[in-house]
Amino acid sequence: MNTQPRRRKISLISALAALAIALPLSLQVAAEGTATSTTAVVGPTQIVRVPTPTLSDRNRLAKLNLDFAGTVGRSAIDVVVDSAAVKTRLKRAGFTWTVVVEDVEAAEQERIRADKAYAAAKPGGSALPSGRTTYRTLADYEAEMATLVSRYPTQVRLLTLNHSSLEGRPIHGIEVGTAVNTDDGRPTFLVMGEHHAREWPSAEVTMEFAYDLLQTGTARTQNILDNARVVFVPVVNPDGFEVSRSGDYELKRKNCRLVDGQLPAPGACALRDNRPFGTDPNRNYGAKWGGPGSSFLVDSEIYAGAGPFSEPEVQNIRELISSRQVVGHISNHTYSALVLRPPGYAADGLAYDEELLRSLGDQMAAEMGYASIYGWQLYDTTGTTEDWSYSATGGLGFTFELGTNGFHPRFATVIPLYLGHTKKVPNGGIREALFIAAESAINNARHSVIEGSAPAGATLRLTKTFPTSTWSGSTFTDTLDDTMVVPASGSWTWHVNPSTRPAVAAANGTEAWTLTCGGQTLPVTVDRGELVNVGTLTC
Ligand code: 0X9
Ligand code: ZN
Repeated sequence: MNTQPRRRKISLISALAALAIALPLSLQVAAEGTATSTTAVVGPTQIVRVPTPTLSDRNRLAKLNLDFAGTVGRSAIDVVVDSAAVKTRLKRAGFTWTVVVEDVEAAEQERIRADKAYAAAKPGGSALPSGRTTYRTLADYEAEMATLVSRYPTQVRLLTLNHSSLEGRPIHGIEVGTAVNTDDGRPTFLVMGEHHAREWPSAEVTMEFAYDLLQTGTARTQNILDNARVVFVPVVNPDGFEVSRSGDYELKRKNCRLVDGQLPAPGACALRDNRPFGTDPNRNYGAKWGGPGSSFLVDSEIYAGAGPFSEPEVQNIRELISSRQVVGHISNHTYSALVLRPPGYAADGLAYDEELLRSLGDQMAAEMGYASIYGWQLYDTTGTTEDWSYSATGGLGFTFELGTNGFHPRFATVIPLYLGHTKKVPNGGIREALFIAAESAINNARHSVIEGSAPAGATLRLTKTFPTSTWSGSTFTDTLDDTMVVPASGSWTWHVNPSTRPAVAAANGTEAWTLTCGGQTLPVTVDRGELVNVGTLTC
């Protein structure tokens, strides 16, 4: 096994700022002054729209180490311009642009004013399931998850993910389902927000769907609660979110890894000179880690990190997915009005499950009025959430790029996005798309089922170990390891991902799960849509 990262390049500014972090405070002024002068900000930070009529334009633009904001119909990409150097880079590469946000800071102040006015005009709450009228803070997410656990003790369980953030915050999620504390064999549907700090609606809609499932009380919500475990991790990257949401630096995207392998000093992540640093959580997953669409420049907004899964926030999601049967997931982002399906890298061709991924993606996108495309049709990426999870588990994962109008537009605009059924969102909105994804997760034709009988109360274990490759061809070991407890009846049913990974199936190979109960071990090969009965286990 070789997990050595490729040697990364460090730009001048990176080296200077890393030095600034290491220096005593008295010496930092000079170092910071030097660093600042290399990126002299000319006028306010802007968002510019760069025409990119072809995919090759988009991938050429992606190589310029810019901060991409989003796209409009893919014929143009919005870019954050926070220094004169960005415009110089665009010009030299032959790109043109139009300014869409003249002054990002002024626009943010305007958003804050509009949000205050909206909240004041809605004393009775909004039409959202939670009734919220403002963007949540990190403390709000924490408090609301705790409240849901105490309000619905049999249906909601608090999850503390394995790793705290770099700044030491515990990272929480909730697991929602009927008799949620029973360790039975229901499939998991996972909804995530806030891989990227500035993309606040991604966490809002994640949380709203939890309220929807718990409060709506229809046959449809009951069916999902009874047949799935729905796991919500609204804020995957709480350190970054705190920096962005608190107003210290609302454009913060990445996590707070200021120097590879080191924890940030208290308060350091919010410092102006540290703004360029951090690892992009959506480039730190292991499959093809470090390839096209990511960067080894530590001050790049798509910095892949020191190695595959080097970041605790990403390890959390890896371990969550590796210790359950996550047969479907949605990773929410903003903005571009897209439903993205694997693969994220064009040369990978079609996913083995392309037909299924396409029909599900199309169905969800239609509800939101979005385009349903391959990840790479936006631009090539490697090291993203669903590319790793699909390759390792075969679970059907998608990225939603929500909205069209900025990372965190006026709060009032989030409401129709979620609820749908407006002039702008004529269909069911994000809410309906998430219902469709949850229903897909409990559709036996779309995952695999293993069943049998065994002594009541026995623990069954399903494991699989295999190598996964980074872009450079080095490999690391992925282990999937999940358990369930045999119910009182002695008959058990386990809803699982297919035993054969997509890439192996595409090469006409097969793989087996290893099923263990007590001293008994047997291989189980099970395809998508297939049910295998393993008979009686004595354990
Ligand atoms: O670049 C990203 O990480 C995502 N866009 S964002 O503006 N929210 O940063 C797109 C990720 C695409 N995912 C895959 N291609 N798998
Ligand atoms: Zn994002």
